[in-house]
Amino acid sequence: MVERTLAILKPDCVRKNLIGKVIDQLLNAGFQVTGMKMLKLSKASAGQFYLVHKERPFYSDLIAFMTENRVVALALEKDNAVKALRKTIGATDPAEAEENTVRKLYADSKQHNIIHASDSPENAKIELDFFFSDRELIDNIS
Ligand code: 3AN
Repeated sequence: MVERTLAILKPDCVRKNLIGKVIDQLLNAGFQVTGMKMLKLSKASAGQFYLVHKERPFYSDLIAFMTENRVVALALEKDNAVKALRKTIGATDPAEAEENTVRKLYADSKQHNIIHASDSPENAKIELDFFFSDRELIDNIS
């Protein structure tokens, strides 16, 4: 079933000039881009986005990192997009990521790991709504 998911190219991806390479890899993996925007997250919005991690020890570092540079939010579409994107990007820790995944190729650490992907269809909907209004998403890809 065709599904939508959200990816964020994180500040390290932008800083290392990897936006093009990562998007190319996503396209080659069969994802369609149905929305895309560059923005700089405020501390308040990054804090809201990662609210589920509020109690984790790395939370304040994560917010500082996510707000240090611009990010690119991508709405992506594919069959089983949520699972497929998690597979394409690899494990949170690049040391544990499979060969040729985005994080294995480009990430430096668990925190500086280049890309975020929604972890369930329910969260994909919430996260897409966080970044995009309906009119910013393309409905029928041709
Ligand atoms: P994923 O992004 O693979 O779904 P989560 O949801 O467990 O991973 O973590 C959200 C984000 O928090 C990660 N992308 C990463 O940037 C950061 N993070 C997770 N675990 C750690 C950790 N042990 N140390 C530092 N940052 C972490």
